[in-house]
Amino acid sequence: MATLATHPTTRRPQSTLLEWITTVDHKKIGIMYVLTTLTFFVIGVVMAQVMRAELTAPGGQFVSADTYNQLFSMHGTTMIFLFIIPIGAGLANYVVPLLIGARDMAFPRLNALSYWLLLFGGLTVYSGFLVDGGAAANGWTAYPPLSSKQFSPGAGTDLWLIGLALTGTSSLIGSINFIVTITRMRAPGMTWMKMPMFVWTTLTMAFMILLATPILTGGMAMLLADRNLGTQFFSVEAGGDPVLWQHLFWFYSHPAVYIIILPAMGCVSEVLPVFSRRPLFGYPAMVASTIAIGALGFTTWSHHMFTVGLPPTIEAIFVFSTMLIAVPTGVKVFNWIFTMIGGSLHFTTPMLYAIGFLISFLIGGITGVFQSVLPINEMVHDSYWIVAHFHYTLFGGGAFGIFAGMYYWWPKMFGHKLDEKIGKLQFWTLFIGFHVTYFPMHILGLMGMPRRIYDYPADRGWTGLNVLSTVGGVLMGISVILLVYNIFYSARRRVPAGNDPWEGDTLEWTTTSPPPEHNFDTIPVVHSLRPARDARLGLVPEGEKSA
Ligand code: HAS
Ligand code: CU
Repeated sequence: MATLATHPTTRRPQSTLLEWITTVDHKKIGIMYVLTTLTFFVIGVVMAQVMRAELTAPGGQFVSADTYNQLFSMHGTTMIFLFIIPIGAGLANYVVPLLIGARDMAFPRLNALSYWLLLFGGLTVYSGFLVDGGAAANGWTAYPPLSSKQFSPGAGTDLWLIGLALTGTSSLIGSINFIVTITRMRAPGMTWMKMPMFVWTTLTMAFMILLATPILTGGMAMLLADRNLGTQFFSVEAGGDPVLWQHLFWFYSHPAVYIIILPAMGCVSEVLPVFSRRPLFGYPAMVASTIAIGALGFTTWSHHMFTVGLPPTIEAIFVFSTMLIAVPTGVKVFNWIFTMIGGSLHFTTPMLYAIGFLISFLIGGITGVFQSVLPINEMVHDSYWIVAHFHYTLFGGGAFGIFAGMYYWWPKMFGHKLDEKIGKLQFWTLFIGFHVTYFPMHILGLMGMPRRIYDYPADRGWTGLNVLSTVGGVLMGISVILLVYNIFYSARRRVPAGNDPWEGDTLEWTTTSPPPEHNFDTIPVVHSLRPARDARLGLVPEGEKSA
């Protein structure tokens, strides 16, 4: 059976820079992923603050229209491709081998390669700021003809395409690693239906990445060829079709939203039971709904293209499939709520983030269903309503869920917790700032404010809500400063957290914090969904042999 490590971590000497650069240990790689993607997140937040400052009042105040276009393009690219997608993989990199009782990922060197491809892919995208014409300014979607050589002559768009092809390759090889690790390296006794939910969401995410990423990478290669080799895939004049790009882009980018949200859902499914002191409600249905979201995620991509002129029958199919996906998601939402009902709730920072996720994601999900209704979509498409929807799902859902996981697993990763007092202050400033920033955008969208605009006329009545949104943005900026401060403050104080500071359920809490290089002194044997709790309470079923 799983046994609880009784000794604290044997403090190893600090690793040298060379050891970090050459490491193949999944824990170090996971930490590099988390710290790198958090750095990109902070850069993306700074860009957002400049955009919010510019939009506070009509008229141009701080940056030029061209700079604004680079900012919103690089902000969206950073937050999606360089923060929220890779941080989920990074967290999984650290915890999945521990959750399944393995000593490492299946391919440690490939694991290191996926991290370095992410870092250098991101730097390639950002090198666009150094070339003539500046960074890519075609939005995070790079629709032709805007992204053609004719309208985006600078190398910034080429560097954006090459950089994202590298980060795509990073996540592709990472997904192969997760699939092999999870299917081949689980501890004895860890059957499929004894696998932690975060492992299920990681496995589903990995299969989605495997199937979707090559499509986008192929599309990017085609666009790069159009821009530099004279091919005409997407140019109407030569018989190409820009709508082809949209199909290729969304065939990846809609599943990508579930590649983003599934790890966050996995974090919440680990955190809520522990801080409700109850098992996850309806585990089999949670597994089934995870797989259903993964599969259905490939059937909805054209809901991003309802105004492009698809045949009505096709549109009806995508309306139906888009609404359908609300059902497995709803199963999750109701099961999370039932997990908490009747539990003994502990409002730690991870728990606050998990509940914050639930509230924000629910709003984002329901607005998603609203805009899947064709007439509504025709009205709100490319308006600030959509900006609200995707910040509620990506940030309120994705990021809040990941923050819940980060605060939860931080003591395991670093041996000390993030300070809880600062953590709670940081949560409330972020949660309040978030809703003050993005809820008004629903109304601005319904009032007709288009997205991706640098400026707006004073006579539209949009100014008041933009001021309110900026006030929220300032609050969120303060919250991000508190997060960064908490990371350094807690690292300096280094109050030992102990091996199982939250009284967790899963295997990572049976080893030391941080774990030794080999993770477990002996490979644990698993008898239930809550092996750490079994070990803590001595609950191994009668007659079962121990490891
Ligand atoms: Fe979305 C656009 C529809 C989930 C992210 N989404 C975006 C964009 C992003 C994004 C980034 O149909 C903009 C991309 C761009 O720059 O152009 N989205 C949905 C739907 C869901 C959904 C139906 N989106 C996400 C997640 C994201 C994300 C998750 C990131 C992590 N989204 C759209 C549509 C567009 C879109 C259109 C295109 C808009 C346009 O024109 O550009 C679903 O997965 C949401 C399911 C979740 C719920 C809540 C829980 C369910 C419960 C069950 C009961 C409720 C039911 C529904 C049955 C529904 C509690 C009730 C329905 C009522 C109307 C009350
Ligand atoms: Cu979508």
